[in-house]
Amino acid sequence: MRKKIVAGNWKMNKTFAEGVELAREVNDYVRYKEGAEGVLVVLGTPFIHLAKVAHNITEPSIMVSSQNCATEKSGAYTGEVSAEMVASTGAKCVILGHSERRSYYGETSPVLVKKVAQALDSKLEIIFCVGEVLEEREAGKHFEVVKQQLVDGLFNLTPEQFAHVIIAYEPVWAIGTGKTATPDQAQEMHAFIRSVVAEKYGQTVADDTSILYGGSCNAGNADAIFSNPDVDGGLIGGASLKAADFFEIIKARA
Ligand code: 3PY
Repeated sequence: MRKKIVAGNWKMNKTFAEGVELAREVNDYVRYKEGAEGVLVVLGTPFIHLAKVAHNITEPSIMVSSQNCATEKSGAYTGEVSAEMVASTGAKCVILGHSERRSYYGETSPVLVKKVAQALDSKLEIIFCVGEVLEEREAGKHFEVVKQQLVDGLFNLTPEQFAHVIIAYEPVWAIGTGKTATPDQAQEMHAFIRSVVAEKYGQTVADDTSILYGGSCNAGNADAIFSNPDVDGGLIGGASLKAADFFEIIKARA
């Protein structure tokens, strides 16, 4: 079902103690302050925080997520963490296909297909990231690129499986650069993504799909970006690392 979602992607930040504290602060904001009603809040923590944070969260509207999982279920894969292991911590979600994983760790669509399958097998929700690089946008290829990422990474799923996918549009040129897509650029791409999902799975599934905007989304610009009809929320990087800033973004979505 389509939901209002604000997801924090902590990336490789926060020691164990700092992360546990940040999650406690977010939990308290959601619990005691007004302004988070109706918003599903996701905490995308490093692996090491998952179990403790999932254990400590008291609010049902907060879902704990990893930022990756392995392509395999178990075995001799030194350093990897499987979707099953993520789920066993109490986490309910995994972020897959972030552009940093695609570009720094060579995550191609065939790799992502395996990770998506593992996540679904372990009953995790998936935040699946897509987005074009600057040269692709400048060459007018952004729609084509994003469509291909969706087709190659997700469209082998059945409609029932696809119901567990949240899409995050993150223009790569807006990640960690301080540049954001304008609200119109975000709406245009989100509407396009919904139409691509509708072509494949039908309008009802498309209307039920949550599509988040990511890429330097912060307390200052969240309101304008979220005011678009096809933007259901945000995947937030740096601005998710301070509870007060993150809560402002949650309020902007509520
Ligand atoms: C950013 O905003 O920098 C992100 O990459 C969010 O995932």
